[in-house]
Amino acid sequence: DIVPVRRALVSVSDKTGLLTLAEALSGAGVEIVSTGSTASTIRDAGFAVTDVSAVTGVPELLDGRVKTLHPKVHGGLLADLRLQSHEEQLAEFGIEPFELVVVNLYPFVETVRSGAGADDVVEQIDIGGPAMVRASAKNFANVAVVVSPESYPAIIDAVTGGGTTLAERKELAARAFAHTANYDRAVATWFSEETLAEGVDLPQHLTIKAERVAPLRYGENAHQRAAIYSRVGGHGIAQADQLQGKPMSYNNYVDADAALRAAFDMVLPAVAIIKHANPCGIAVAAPNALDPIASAHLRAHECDPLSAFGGVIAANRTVTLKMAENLRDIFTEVIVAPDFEAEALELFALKKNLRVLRLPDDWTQEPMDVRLVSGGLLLQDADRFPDDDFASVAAGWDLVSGEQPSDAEMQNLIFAWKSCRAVKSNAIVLAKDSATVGIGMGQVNRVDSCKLAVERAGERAAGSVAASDAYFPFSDGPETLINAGITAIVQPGGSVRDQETIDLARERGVTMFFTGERHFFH
Ligand code: 93A
Repeated sequence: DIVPVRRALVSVSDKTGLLTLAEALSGAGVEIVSTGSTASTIRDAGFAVTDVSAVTGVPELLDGRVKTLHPKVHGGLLADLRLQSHEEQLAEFGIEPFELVVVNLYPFVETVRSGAGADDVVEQIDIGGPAMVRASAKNFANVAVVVSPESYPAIIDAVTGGGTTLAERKELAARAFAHTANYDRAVATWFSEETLAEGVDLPQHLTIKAERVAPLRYGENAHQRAAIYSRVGGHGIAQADQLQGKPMSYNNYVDADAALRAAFDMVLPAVAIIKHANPCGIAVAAPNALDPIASAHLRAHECDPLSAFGGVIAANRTVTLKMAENLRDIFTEVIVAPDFEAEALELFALKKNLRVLRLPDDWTQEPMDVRLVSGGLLLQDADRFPDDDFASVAAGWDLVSGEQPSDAEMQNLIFAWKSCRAVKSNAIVLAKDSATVGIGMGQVNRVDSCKLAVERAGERAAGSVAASDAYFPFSDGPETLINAGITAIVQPGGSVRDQETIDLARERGVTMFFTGERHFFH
C-alpha cells in the first residue's frame, strides 16, 4: 500500500515553505504541476514546473475563478488505479494521475478580518482548492493530500523515502476534510452574519464564530480566567490595534467598549471618559475650539475630575498633540481613537503604562447586542440613534412645557439625551453647553439617580438641562432637578402620572420634551 510519488499538484496561497518543498520534490524526480503564482514562485527559484493550463489546455478563466476545475485535473485526482476501468479511461482521455496534492486555500478568514468589502470577501471563497482537497482525500487509496505547510516535513520524508503509506494518506485525508469543513463553516458564518448585520431578520439558529486572540491576565477579578476573542466579521474593540502600553485587561476591554458607545453617538468631535463601564464625563468640542478634540476632552474631564482618575477614554476623532499634552498629568488606563497624530504618540510613549488603541478603519457600532443568560442567550437590535443628521434625533419630540428653545439649547438637550444612552439605567444626565456636568447612574429608583446627578453637578446644576433614559413614574425626580435649578428636561414620557410632571414643569417655568422613545441600558 505504498504509493510512490511521481507527479504532484501544488496550488498554494500561503507560500510558506513552498520552495523547500519544491526543492525536495524536484530532487526526488517528481513532476510538479502548479497554478499561476505558485508556478511562477517555483520557476523563479529555478525549479522545473508545469503550468496547470498546459495540462488542461485552457488558460485560467474568469479572473482565476476557473483554474483547476477540469477533468484533466480532477480525473487525475479521482482515478482509483486499483480499477482497470479507471486506468483505461485515463489512457483514453489522455489524463495522467497525481499521487500527491498540496493545496492551501484562499485566505478567507484573514480577508474578512482585514475588513475587506463584501465583493472582495466573496472573491476569496475558494472553490477549486477545496474541490481538489476533497477529491484527493476521497481518493486516499491512491493520493496523499497536504493542506498546511506544517505537514511539509513529513511528506518530504515520505516522498524521499519511497512513497506514502496507506495509514499516512488516510490520516492526511481526515485532516483535509476537517480543514475544508472548518473553511466552509467560516464562509457560512460570514453569510449569516451578513444577514444579521443588515438586520433583515432574527435568525432561527445563531452561530457566533470567534477566535481567541489572546489570554488575559485574569477576568473581572483575579480568580477568574479570561481571554479575548475576535468575532469573525467583527470590526470593533476586539480588532483594535494596541500601539503601546501594558496588555489590555478584561475590565479595560469592557470600559473601552463603553467609552466607544458614548463617544461615537456624537456627530461633533467628542470624548467620553469611563469608569466601571459608566461615563464620568462626555463632551463635544466647544464651538470654534481651535483644537476640537482637545476641547472635547478637557470639557469631558471637567465633569468629574475625581472619578476620571484611572479612566478609560474614547475620542471619536484623531487624537491631537494638544489633547495628548492635556493628558500628561492625568492618570489614564486606556485611550482609544480612530487615529493619533504622530506627535501625540511620541508624547504617549513617555507614559509607559498608558494603553493606546487604534480602531480598525472600518470600525462600526455593532448592529446587534448579544447577552448570555443561563442556558441560552438574548439577541436584540442595538439601541442606536440616527447618526446622519444631528437634528433628526429631535424630529419626533413633543414639547409639553415651555417655549421652543433656541438652537443652542436644543443642541444641548439632544446632547444630554444621546449621552443618556451610554449611562446605566436608571440614568439621569445633566448637561451644559453640550458637556455633562452631573451624571446619576445605576440606581434602582429614578429619584436617587436625580439626587446623584444633582449632587455631582453641585453649583453647575443651576442652568443645566436634564435627560432621563426612561419616564418619571412620579414627579419627585423632576422636582429634585428643578429645585437644583435645571431649566429643561428631556424624557420619553408615557407614565400614567405624566400630567403631574407636566403640571410641575409648567408651574416652575421649565421646558420639557417627551421623546416617545426609551433608552434603557443595563
Ligand atoms: O478561484 S478558485 O476557486 N478556482 C480554481 O479553479 C482554483 N484552483 C486553485 N481557486 C482555485 N485555486 C486556489 O488558488 C488554491 O486553493 C490556492 O489557494 C490558490 C493558488 O493560486 P496561485 O497559485 O495562483 O497563487
